[in-house]
Amino acid sequence: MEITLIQGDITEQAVDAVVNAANSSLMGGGGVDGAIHRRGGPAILEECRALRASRYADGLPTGQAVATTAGRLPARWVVHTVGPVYARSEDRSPLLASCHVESLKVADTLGAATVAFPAISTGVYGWPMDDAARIALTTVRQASTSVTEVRFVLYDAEAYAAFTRARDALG
Ligand code: AR6
Repeated sequence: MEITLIQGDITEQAVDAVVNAANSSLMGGGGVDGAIHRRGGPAILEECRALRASRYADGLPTGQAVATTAGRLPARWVVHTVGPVYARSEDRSPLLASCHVESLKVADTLGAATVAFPAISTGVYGWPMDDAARIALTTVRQASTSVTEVRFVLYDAEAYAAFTRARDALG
């Protein structure tokens, strides 16, 4: 699997699936979630509502993932996952790793070969960027998946630099 790092906007990526850093309501929000719903249009929210009514009456649990259409985005699917809120008092990194593993599993089920990830949990959820980059890259490298390209789409220069440092440190 090829892992690429780019600085940019995930809603513009021409990949099979883009991963959304959602919340468990699946009803949208700020950050990446807001951008994906805004640019993808109402078809995404419609499928999210249907998922809430059927499989996820109590919301999508943290660390899990589920797919919908990508609406008007260039991608074909959105894989919604719920990152953990960062906490100093507790190590929630297995949940952050799980977001990546479960998103790739959903991508495999869809037959998606190329998948773009944002830096999950590093915005509203407060995870330090360097640590999130290490966890994301380590997890994706170890994942057993048919996905051929994972593209991390980092929104600003600082995030891109953190992921580059983490990749270099992993060798
Ligand atoms: N493309 C790529 N990355 C982006 C984009 C974009 N268009 N917009 C923001 N980022 P966040 P979280 C970066 O807050 O921390 C939402 O309200 C951003 O700079 O989107 O997992 C949800 O509904 C940051 O580095 O997600 C949840 O309630 C990273 O994406 C909550 O936020 C993640 O920031 C989830 O929080």
